[in-house]
Amino acid sequence: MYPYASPDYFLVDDLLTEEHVMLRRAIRDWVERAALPVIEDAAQQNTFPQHLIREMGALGVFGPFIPEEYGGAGMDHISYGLIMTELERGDSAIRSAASVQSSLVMFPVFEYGSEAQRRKYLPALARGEMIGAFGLTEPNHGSDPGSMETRLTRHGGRYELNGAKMWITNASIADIAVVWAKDDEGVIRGVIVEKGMKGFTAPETKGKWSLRASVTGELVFDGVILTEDHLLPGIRGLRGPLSCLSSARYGIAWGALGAAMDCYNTALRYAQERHQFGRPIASFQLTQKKLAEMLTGITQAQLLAWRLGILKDQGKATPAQISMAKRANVDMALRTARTARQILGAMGITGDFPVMRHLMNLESVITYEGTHDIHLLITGHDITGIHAFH
Ligand code: TGC
Ligand code: FAD
Repeated sequence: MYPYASPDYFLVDDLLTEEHVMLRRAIRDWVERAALPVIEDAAQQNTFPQHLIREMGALGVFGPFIPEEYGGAGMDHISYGLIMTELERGDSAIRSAASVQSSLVMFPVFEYGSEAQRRKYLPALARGEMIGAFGLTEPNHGSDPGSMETRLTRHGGRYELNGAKMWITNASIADIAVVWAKDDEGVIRGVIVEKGMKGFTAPETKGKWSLRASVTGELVFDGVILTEDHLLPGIRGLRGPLSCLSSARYGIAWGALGAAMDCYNTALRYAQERHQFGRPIASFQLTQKKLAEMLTGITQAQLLAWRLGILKDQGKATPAQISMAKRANVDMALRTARTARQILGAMGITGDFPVMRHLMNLESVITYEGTHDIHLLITGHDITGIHAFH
Protein backbone atom coordinates (compact mmCIF):
# COMPACT_ATOMS: atom_id res chain seq x y z
CA MET A 1 0.00 0.00 0.00
CA TYR A 2 1.34 3.45 -0.88
CA PRO A 3 2.24 5.60 2.19
CA TYR A 4 0.53 8.95 2.83
CA ALA A 5 3.61 11.10 3.49
CA SER A 6 4.50 13.46 0.64
CA PRO A 7 3.62 11.62 -1.79
CA ASP A 8 6.84 10.96 -3.74
CA TYR A 9 6.03 8.28 -6.32
CA PHE A 10 9.01 8.96 -8.62
CA LEU A 11 11.50 9.46 -5.75
CA VAL A 12 11.95 13.15 -6.48
CA ASP A 13 13.44 13.38 -2.98
CA ASP A 14 16.55 11.68 -4.41
CA LEU A 15 17.08 14.86 -6.44
CA LEU A 16 17.11 17.04 -3.32
CA THR A 17 20.06 17.81 -1.05
CA GLU A 18 20.13 16.97 2.64
CA GLU A 19 19.65 20.71 3.36
CA HIS A 20 16.53 20.78 1.16
CA VAL A 21 15.01 17.83 3.03
CA MET A 22 15.83 19.36 6.44
CA LEU A 23 14.36 22.71 5.39
CA ARG A 24 11.16 21.04 4.20
CA ARG A 25 10.89 19.11 7.47
CA ALA A 26 11.22 22.34 9.47
CA ILE A 27 8.53 24.14 7.45
CA ARG A 28 6.22 21.12 7.53
CA ASP A 29 6.62 20.83 11.32
CA TRP A 30 5.79 24.51 11.74
CA VAL A 31 2.71 24.25 9.51
CA GLU A 32 1.46 21.25 11.49
CA ARG A 33 2.24 22.84 14.86
CA ALA A 34 1.28 26.49 14.34
CA ALA A 35 -0.87 26.89 11.22
CA LEU A 36 -3.13 23.83 11.01
CA PRO A 37 -4.66 24.28 14.49
CA VAL A 38 -5.93 27.79 13.60
CA ILE A 39 -6.46 27.83 9.85
CA GLU A 40 -9.87 26.17 9.52
CA ASP A 41 -11.39 28.49 12.10
CA ALA A 42 -9.72 31.53 10.49
CA ALA A 43 -11.18 30.55 7.11
CA GLN A 44 -14.64 29.98 8.62
CA GLN A 45 -14.42 33.40 10.35
CA ASN A 46 -12.98 35.10 7.24
CA THR A 47 -9.99 36.45 9.20
CA PHE A 48 -6.26 36.28 8.60
CA PRO A 49 -4.26 34.73 11.48
CA GLN A 50 -1.86 37.66 11.50
CA HIS A 51 0.17 36.38 14.46
CA LEU A 52 1.64 33.79 12.08
CA ILE A 53 3.54 36.50 10.17
CA ARG A 54 6.17 37.05 12.88
CA GLU A 55 6.56 33.29 13.29
CA MET A 56 7.05 32.92 9.53
CA GLY A 57 9.67 35.65 9.70
CA ALA A 58 11.51 33.81 12.48
CA LEU A 59 11.29 30.61 10.41
CA GLY A 60 12.99 32.35 7.47
CA VAL A 61 10.26 31.92 4.86
CA PHE A 62 10.27 35.57 3.73
CA GLY A 63 12.72 36.34 0.93
CA PRO A 64 14.63 33.05 1.15
CA PHE A 65 16.40 33.93 -2.13
CA ILE A 66 17.40 37.44 -0.89
CA PRO A 67 21.06 37.70 0.25
CA GLU A 68 21.71 37.37 3.97
CA GLU A 69 23.14 40.89 4.28
CA TYR A 70 19.61 42.21 3.63
CA GLY A 71 17.96 39.80 6.05
CA GLY A 72 17.15 37.02 3.54
CA ALA A 73 18.44 33.46 3.70
CA GLY A 74 20.48 33.40 0.47
CA MET A 75 18.91 30.07 -0.49
CA ASP A 76 18.42 28.55 -3.93
CA HIS A 77 15.10 28.43 -5.78
CA ILE A 78 14.43 24.75 -5.06
CA SER A 79 14.40 25.79 -1.38
CA TYR A 80 11.96 28.61 -2.14
CA GLY A 81 9.74 26.12 -3.98
CA LEU A 82 9.80 23.57 -1.17
CA ILE A 83 8.84 26.28 1.33
CA MET A 84 5.87 27.26 -0.84
CA THR A 85 4.70 23.64 -1.18
CA GLU A 86 4.72 23.13 2.57
CA LEU A 87 2.97 26.44 3.31
CA GLU A 88 0.21 25.70 0.80
CA ARG A 89 -0.18 22.19 2.17
CA GLY A 90 -1.52 24.17 5.14
CA ASP A 91 -3.55 26.77 3.22
CA SER A 92 -3.16 28.93 0.09
CA ALA A 93 -3.66 32.00 2.30
CA ILE A 94 -0.44 31.27 4.18
CA ARG A 95 1.45 30.69 0.94
CA SER A 96 -0.12 33.88 -0.50
CA ALA A 97 1.20 35.92 2.42
CA ALA A 98 4.68 34.52 1.75
CA SER A 99 4.39 34.99 -2.04
CA VAL A 100 3.48 38.63 -1.73
CA GLN A 101 6.08 39.41 0.93
CA SER A 102 8.92 37.55 -0.84
CA SER A 103 8.31 37.84 -4.57
CA LEU A 104 6.13 40.90 -4.94
CA VAL A 105 7.61 43.20 -2.29
CA MET A 106 11.11 42.06 -1.25
CA PHE A 107 12.05 41.07 -4.81
CA PRO A 108 11.37 44.51 -6.40
CA VAL A 109 12.89 46.38 -3.44
CA PHE A 110 16.02 44.25 -3.78
CA GLU A 111 16.19 44.25 -7.60
CA TYR A 112 15.09 47.80 -8.35
CA GLY A 113 15.39 49.71 -5.05
CA SER A 114 18.14 52.08 -3.95
CA GLU A 115 20.65 50.92 -1.34
CA ALA A 116 18.83 53.09 1.23
CA GLN A 117 15.48 51.44 0.37
CA ARG A 118 17.02 47.97 0.62
CA ARG A 119 18.46 48.71 4.07
CA LYS A 120 15.28 50.42 5.28
CA TYR A 121 12.75 47.78 4.27
CA LEU A 122 14.28 44.36 3.53
CA PRO A 123 15.43 43.24 7.01
CA ALA A 124 12.10 44.26 8.61
CA LEU A 125 10.14 42.50 5.86
CA ALA A 126 12.29 39.38 6.25
CA ARG A 127 11.61 39.27 9.99
CA GLY A 128 7.88 39.77 9.48
CA GLU A 129 8.00 43.01 11.49
CA MET A 130 6.70 44.79 8.42
CA ILE A 131 3.99 43.47 6.07
CA GLY A 132 4.03 44.31 2.36
CA ALA A 133 1.44 44.51 -0.43
CA PHE A 134 1.72 44.73 -4.21
CA GLY A 135 -0.60 47.00 -6.18
CA LEU A 136 -0.89 46.26 -9.89
CA THR A 137 -4.51 45.24 -10.63
CA GLU A 138 -7.09 48.02 -10.94
CA PRO A 139 -10.89 47.97 -11.04
CA ASN A 140 -10.83 48.38 -14.85
CA HIS A 141 -7.54 46.59 -15.64
CA GLY A 142 -6.75 43.06 -14.46
CA SER A 143 -5.32 40.87 -17.22
CA ASP A 144 -4.18 44.01 -19.06
CA PRO A 145 -2.12 45.91 -16.48
CA GLY A 146 -0.36 47.88 -19.23
CA SER A 147 -3.54 49.98 -19.55
CA MET A 148 -3.49 51.05 -15.88
CA GLU A 149 -5.00 54.42 -14.97
CA THR A 150 -3.13 55.16 -11.72
CA ARG A 151 -0.99 58.26 -12.27
CA LEU A 152 2.22 59.63 -10.80
CA THR A 153 2.39 63.35 -11.57
CA ARG A 154 5.58 65.32 -11.00
CA HIS A 155 5.49 68.73 -9.28
CA GLY A 156 9.10 69.93 -9.09
CA GLY A 157 10.89 67.60 -6.68
CA ARG A 158 7.69 65.95 -5.49
CA TYR A 159 5.22 63.48 -6.99
CA GLU A 160 1.46 63.11 -6.58
CA LEU A 161 -0.13 59.66 -6.74
CA ASN A 162 -3.79 59.29 -7.79
CA GLY A 163 -5.79 56.18 -8.61
CA ALA A 164 -6.96 52.88 -7.13
CA LYS A 165 -5.82 49.28 -7.01
CA MET A 166 -8.20 46.38 -6.37
CA TRP A 167 -8.01 42.77 -5.20
CA ILE A 168 -4.82 43.42 -3.27
CA THR A 169 -3.59 40.74 -0.86
CA ASN A 170 -2.66 42.16 2.58
CA ALA A 171 -4.04 45.61 1.58
CA SER A 172 -5.48 46.74 4.90
CA ILE A 173 -2.76 45.20 7.10
CA ALA A 174 0.24 46.26 5.01
CA ASP A 175 2.86 48.67 6.37
CA ILE A 176 4.13 49.35 2.85
CA ALA A 177 2.82 48.76 -0.65
CA VAL A 178 4.84 48.51 -3.85
CA VAL A 179 2.53 50.27 -6.30
CA TRP A 180 2.77 50.60 -10.08
CA ALA A 181 1.66 53.84 -11.78
CA LYS A 182 2.22 55.75 -15.02
CA ASP A 183 4.34 58.90 -14.91
CA ASP A 184 3.87 62.09 -16.98
CA GLU A 185 5.45 60.36 -20.00
CA GLY A 186 3.12 57.36 -19.65
CA VAL A 187 5.98 55.13 -18.42
CA ILE A 188 5.15 52.62 -15.66
CA ARG A 189 7.10 53.34 -12.44
CA GLY A 190 7.22 51.51 -9.12
CA VAL A 191 6.70 53.47 -5.89
CA ILE A 192 6.73 52.54 -2.22
CA VAL A 193 3.70 53.88 -0.36
CA GLU A 194 3.68 53.73 3.44
CA LYS A 195 0.70 53.16 5.72
CA GLY A 196 -0.61 56.40 7.23
CA MET A 197 0.41 58.66 4.34
CA LYS A 198 -2.12 61.45 3.79
CA GLY A 199 -4.61 60.51 1.05
CA PHE A 200 -3.87 56.76 1.23
CA THR A 201 -6.62 54.36 2.37
CA ALA A 202 -6.91 50.58 2.14
CA PRO A 203 -10.47 49.29 2.66
CA GLU A 204 -10.94 45.53 3.04
CA THR A 205 -12.97 43.50 0.53
CA LYS A 206 -15.49 41.34 2.37
CA GLY A 207 -17.74 38.45 1.34
CA LYS A 208 -15.16 36.24 -0.43
CA TRP A 209 -15.89 32.51 -0.71
CA SER A 210 -12.24 31.87 -1.55
CA LEU A 211 -8.99 32.58 0.32
CA ARG A 212 -11.09 33.41 3.35
CA ALA A 213 -8.06 33.25 5.66
CA SER A 214 -6.32 35.95 3.61
CA VAL A 215 -6.87 39.71 3.70
CA THR A 216 -7.86 41.19 0.33
CA GLY A 217 -8.64 44.85 -0.26
CA GLU A 218 -8.22 48.03 -2.23
CA LEU A 219 -5.44 50.62 -2.26
CA VAL A 220 -6.85 54.09 -2.87
CA PHE A 221 -4.58 57.07 -3.60
CA ASP A 222 -6.12 60.51 -3.43
CA GLY A 223 -3.32 63.02 -3.95
CA VAL A 224 -0.70 61.06 -2.00
CA ILE A 225 2.51 63.11 -1.97
CA LEU A 226 5.74 61.19 -2.55
CA THR A 227 9.37 62.20 -2.92
CA GLU A 228 12.17 60.73 -5.03
CA ASP A 229 13.00 58.44 -2.06
CA HIS A 230 9.72 56.59 -2.63
CA LEU A 231 10.42 55.76 -6.29
CA LEU A 232 12.18 52.54 -7.26
CA PRO A 233 15.07 53.97 -9.29
CA GLY A 234 16.12 50.77 -11.06
CA ILE A 235 13.12 49.99 -13.27
CA ARG A 236 10.89 51.58 -15.88
CA GLY A 237 8.11 49.92 -17.87
CA LEU A 238 5.74 46.96 -17.57
CA ARG A 239 8.72 44.60 -17.35
CA GLY A 240 9.07 45.76 -13.70
CA PRO A 241 5.82 44.36 -12.30
CA LEU A 242 5.85 41.41 -14.72
CA SER A 243 9.30 40.33 -13.50
CA CYS A 244 7.91 40.28 -9.93
CA LEU A 245 5.05 38.13 -11.20
CA SER A 246 7.54 35.70 -12.72
CA SER A 247 9.07 35.17 -9.28
CA ALA A 248 5.67 34.76 -7.61
CA ARG A 249 4.26 32.49 -10.34
CA TYR A 250 7.29 30.25 -9.92
CA GLY A 251 6.45 29.91 -6.22
CA ILE A 252 2.80 29.18 -7.01
CA ALA A 253 3.80 26.35 -9.37
CA TRP A 254 5.36 24.69 -6.30
CA GLY A 255 2.74 25.90 -3.84
CA ALA A 256 -0.21 24.38 -5.69
CA LEU A 257 1.47 21.01 -5.28
CA GLY A 258 1.08 21.31 -1.51
CA ALA A 259 -2.68 21.84 -1.71
CA ALA A 260 -2.97 18.93 -4.18
CA MET A 261 -0.92 16.60 -1.96
CA ASP A 262 -3.03 17.41 1.08
CA CYS A 263 -6.22 16.68 -0.88
CA TYR A 264 -4.79 13.44 -2.29
CA ASN A 265 -3.56 12.22 1.12
CA THR A 266 -6.91 13.05 2.70
CA ALA A 267 -8.86 11.26 -0.05
CA LEU A 268 -6.62 8.18 0.04
CA ARG A 269 -6.94 7.80 3.79
CA TYR A 270 -10.71 8.38 3.67
CA ALA A 271 -11.17 5.87 0.82
CA GLN A 272 -9.35 3.20 2.81
CA GLU A 273 -11.36 3.84 5.99
CA ARG A 274 -14.83 4.49 4.59
CA HIS A 275 -16.93 1.38 3.90
CA GLN A 276 -19.95 1.09 1.62
CA PHE A 277 -21.59 -2.12 0.35
CA GLY A 278 -19.50 -3.93 2.94
CA ARG A 279 -16.16 -2.91 1.42
CA PRO A 280 -13.77 0.04 1.64
CA ILE A 281 -14.64 2.53 -1.10
CA ALA A 282 -10.92 2.31 -2.08
CA SER A 283 -11.71 -1.17 -3.40
CA PHE A 284 -13.97 0.12 -6.16
CA GLN A 285 -12.37 0.59 -9.57
CA LEU A 286 -13.89 4.05 -9.99
CA THR A 287 -12.27 5.22 -6.73
CA GLN A 288 -8.94 3.69 -7.72
CA LYS A 289 -9.12 5.45 -11.09
CA LYS A 290 -9.62 8.76 -9.28
CA LEU A 291 -6.71 8.12 -6.89
CA ALA A 292 -4.40 6.88 -9.66
CA GLU A 293 -5.10 9.93 -11.81
CA MET A 294 -4.57 12.26 -8.85
CA LEU A 295 -1.19 10.72 -8.09
CA THR A 296 -0.18 10.81 -11.76
CA GLY A 297 -1.00 14.53 -11.92
CA ILE A 298 0.90 15.27 -8.71
CA THR A 299 3.93 13.32 -9.93
CA GLN A 300 4.01 15.17 -13.27
CA ALA A 301 3.69 18.49 -11.45
CA GLN A 302 6.50 17.61 -9.02
CA LEU A 303 8.87 16.85 -11.89
CA LEU A 304 7.88 20.03 -13.73
CA ALA A 305 8.43 22.15 -10.61
CA TRP A 306 11.75 20.52 -9.81
CA ARG A 307 13.11 20.98 -13.36
CA LEU A 308 11.90 24.60 -13.41
CA GLY A 309 13.72 25.16 -10.12
CA ILE A 310 16.97 23.86 -11.61
CA LEU A 311 16.54 26.13 -14.63
CA LYS A 312 15.81 29.07 -12.35
CA ASP A 313 18.93 28.44 -10.29
CA GLN A 314 20.92 28.29 -13.53
CA GLY A 315 19.35 31.59 -14.64
CA LYS A 316 17.73 29.86 -17.63
CA ALA A 317 14.01 29.74 -16.69
CA THR A 318 11.98 31.85 -19.12
CA PRO A 319 8.78 33.72 -18.19
CA ALA A 320 6.91 31.48 -20.64
CA GLN A 321 8.19 28.31 -18.94
CA ILE A 322 7.07 29.75 -15.60
CA SER A 323 3.63 30.51 -17.07
CA MET A 324 3.30 26.94 -18.32
CA ALA A 325 4.22 25.52 -14.91
CA LYS A 326 1.92 27.88 -12.97
CA ARG A 327 -0.99 27.06 -15.27
CA ALA A 328 -0.44 23.30 -15.41
CA ASN A 329 0.22 22.82 -11.69
CA VAL A 330 -2.66 24.98 -10.46
CA ASP A 331 -5.03 23.29 -12.92
CA MET A 332 -3.86 19.89 -11.63
CA ALA A 333 -4.35 21.03 -8.02
CA LEU A 334 -7.88 22.26 -8.69
CA ARG A 335 -8.84 19.03 -10.45
CA THR A 336 -7.28 17.03 -7.61
CA ALA A 337 -9.23 19.02 -5.01
CA ARG A 338 -12.51 18.51 -6.91
CA THR A 339 -11.91 14.78 -7.24
CA ALA A 340 -10.91 14.47 -3.58
CA ARG A 341 -14.08 16.25 -2.56
CA GLN A 342 -16.14 13.71 -4.49
CA ILE A 343 -14.33 10.79 -2.85
CA LEU A 344 -15.22 12.22 0.55
CA GLY A 345 -18.92 12.32 -0.33
CA ALA A 346 -20.94 14.62 1.94
CA MET A 347 -18.04 14.80 4.41
CA GLY A 348 -16.14 16.58 1.67
CA ILE A 349 -18.16 19.76 2.05
CA THR A 350 -17.43 20.15 5.77
CA GLY A 351 -14.61 21.86 7.61
CA ASP A 352 -13.77 18.54 9.28
CA PHE A 353 -11.51 17.93 6.29
CA PRO A 354 -9.32 20.48 4.47
CA VAL A 355 -10.47 19.58 0.96
CA MET A 356 -13.30 22.09 0.40
CA ARG A 357 -11.11 24.88 1.82
CA HIS A 358 -8.31 24.01 -0.63
CA LEU A 359 -10.83 23.74 -3.47
CA MET A 360 -12.27 27.18 -2.78
CA ASN A 361 -8.80 28.71 -2.35
CA LEU A 362 -7.59 27.29 -5.64
CA GLU A 363 -10.36 29.14 -7.49
CA SER A 364 -8.42 32.31 -6.61
CA VAL A 365 -5.05 30.78 -7.31
CA ILE A 366 -6.15 29.84 -10.84
CA THR A 367 -7.21 33.49 -11.38
CA TYR A 368 -4.54 35.59 -9.69
CA GLU A 369 -0.99 36.04 -10.92
CA GLY A 370 -2.42 35.71 -14.44
CA THR A 371 -5.55 33.71 -15.22
CA HIS A 372 -5.54 30.16 -16.58
CA ASP A 373 -6.35 31.48 -20.06
CA ILE A 374 -3.81 34.31 -20.02
CA HIS A 375 -1.05 31.78 -19.27
CA LEU A 376 -2.26 29.64 -22.16
CA LEU A 377 -2.00 32.69 -24.43
CA ILE A 378 1.52 33.39 -23.13
CA THR A 379 2.48 29.85 -24.20
CA GLY A 380 0.71 30.39 -27.54
CA HIS A 381 2.69 33.58 -28.07
CA ASP A 382 5.94 31.81 -27.18
CA ILE A 383 5.22 29.05 -29.70
CA THR A 384 4.02 31.21 -32.59
CA GLY A 385 5.50 34.64 -31.94
CA ILE A 386 2.00 36.09 -32.39
CA HIS A 387 0.18 37.94 -29.56
CA ALA A 388 -3.41 36.67 -29.24
CA PHE A 389 -4.41 38.90 -26.29
CA HIS A 390 -4.51 42.21 -28.12
P1 TGC B 1 4.24 42.54 -23.18
O1 TGC B 1 4.45 43.46 -24.34
O2 TGC B 1 4.11 41.10 -23.44
O3 TGC B 1 5.46 42.77 -22.13
C1 TGC B 1 5.85 44.06 -21.69
C2 TGC B 1 7.31 43.96 -21.24
O4 TGC B 1 7.43 43.05 -20.15
C3 TGC B 1 8.28 41.93 -20.50
N1 TGC B 1 7.67 40.75 -19.89
C4 TGC B 1 8.17 40.15 -18.80
N2 TGC B 1 9.27 40.37 -18.08
C5 TGC B 1 9.50 39.59 -17.02
N3 TGC B 1 8.66 38.60 -16.63
C6 TGC B 1 7.53 38.36 -17.33
N4 TGC B 1 6.68 37.40 -16.93
C7 TGC B 1 7.24 39.14 -18.47
N5 TGC B 1 6.23 39.17 -19.38
C8 TGC B 1 6.51 40.16 -20.23
C9 TGC B 1 8.28 41.90 -22.01
O5 TGC B 1 9.44 41.28 -22.50
C10 TGC B 1 8.23 43.38 -22.32
O6 TGC B 1 9.51 43.93 -22.07
P2 TGC B 1 10.08 45.17 -22.94
O7 TGC B 1 11.40 45.46 -22.30
O8 TGC B 1 10.16 44.65 -24.35
O9 TGC B 1 9.08 46.28 -22.80
O10 TGC B 1 3.02 43.12 -22.36
P3 TGC B 1 1.45 43.09 -22.65
O11 TGC B 1 0.87 44.40 -22.28
O12 TGC B 1 1.23 42.57 -24.04
O13 TGC B 1 0.91 42.04 -21.57
C11 TGC B 1 1.06 40.73 -21.72
C12 TGC B 1 0.37 39.90 -20.60
C13 TGC B 1 -1.10 39.78 -20.87
C14 TGC B 1 0.99 38.53 -20.69
C15 TGC B 1 0.65 40.46 -19.20
O14 TGC B 1 0.26 41.75 -19.04
C16 TGC B 1 0.14 39.60 -18.08
O15 TGC B 1 0.89 38.77 -17.59
N6 TGC B 1 -1.15 39.78 -17.60
C17 TGC B 1 -1.63 39.11 -16.40
C18 TGC B 1 -1.66 40.09 -15.26
C19 TGC B 1 -1.31 39.46 -13.95
O16 TGC B 1 -0.75 38.39 -13.87
N7 TGC B 1 -1.61 40.17 -12.88
C20 TGC B 1 -1.23 39.72 -11.58
C21 TGC B 1 -1.41 40.81 -10.55
S1 TGC B 1 -0.57 40.48 -9.02
C22 TGC B 1 -1.39 39.22 -8.33
O17 TGC B 1 -2.25 38.63 -8.85
C23 TGC B 1 -0.91 38.87 -6.97
S2 TGC B 1 -1.72 37.56 -6.24
C24 TGC B 1 -0.94 37.64 -4.76
C25 TGC B 1 -1.07 36.44 -3.90
O18 TGC B 1 -0.32 35.44 -4.09
O19 TGC B 1 -1.87 36.53 -2.95
P1 FAD C 1 -10.19 40.07 -16.22
O1 FAD C 1 -8.88 40.54 -16.67
O2 FAD C 1 -11.34 41.01 -16.31
O3 FAD C 1 -10.56 38.72 -16.88
C1 FAD C 1 -11.87 38.14 -16.84
C2 FAD C 1 -11.88 36.92 -17.76
O4 FAD C 1 -11.55 37.33 -19.11
C3 FAD C 1 -10.82 35.87 -17.36
O5 FAD C 1 -11.35 34.58 -17.56
C4 FAD C 1 -9.69 36.12 -18.34
O6 FAD C 1 -8.89 34.96 -18.58
C5 FAD C 1 -10.46 36.54 -19.59
N1 FAD C 1 -9.64 37.37 -20.48
C6 FAD C 1 -9.12 38.60 -20.25
N2 FAD C 1 -8.39 39.00 -21.31
C7 FAD C 1 -8.45 38.01 -22.22
C8 FAD C 1 -7.89 37.83 -23.52
N3 FAD C 1 -7.12 38.75 -24.09
N4 FAD C 1 -8.18 36.68 -24.17
C9 FAD C 1 -8.95 35.73 -23.60
N5 FAD C 1 -9.50 35.84 -22.38
C10 FAD C 1 -9.25 36.96 -21.70
N6 FAD C 1 -3.63 41.80 -7.94
C11 FAD C 1 -2.59 42.57 -7.50
O7 FAD C 1 -2.12 43.46 -8.20
N7 FAD C 1 -2.06 42.35 -6.25
C12 FAD C 1 -2.51 41.39 -5.43
O8 FAD C 1 -2.00 41.23 -4.31
C13 FAD C 1 -3.61 40.59 -5.86
N8 FAD C 1 -4.16 39.66 -5.02
C14 FAD C 1 -5.28 39.00 -5.40
C15 FAD C 1 -5.93 38.17 -4.46
C16 FAD C 1 -7.10 37.52 -4.81
C17 FAD C 1 -7.81 36.67 -3.80
C18 FAD C 1 -7.62 37.64 -6.12
C19 FAD C 1 -8.87 36.90 -6.53
C20 FAD C 1 -7.00 38.46 -7.04
C21 FAD C 1 -5.83 39.16 -6.69
N9 FAD C 1 -5.21 40.04 -7.57
C22 FAD C 1 -4.15 40.82 -7.16
C23 FAD C 1 -5.82 40.34 -8.88
C24 FAD C 1 -5.57 39.27 -9.93
O9 FAD C 1 -4.26 39.31 -10.41
C25 FAD C 1 -6.57 39.51 -11.07
O10 FAD C 1 -7.83 39.13 -10.58
C26 FAD C 1 -6.24 38.73 -12.32
O11 FAD C 1 -5.05 39.21 -12.92
C27 FAD C 1 -7.37 38.78 -13.37
O12 FAD C 1 -7.85 40.07 -13.53
P2 FAD C 1 -9.45 40.36 -13.43
O13 FAD C 1 -9.95 39.73 -12.21
O14 FAD C 1 -9.63 41.82 -13.61
O15 FAD C 1 -10.07 39.58 -14.65
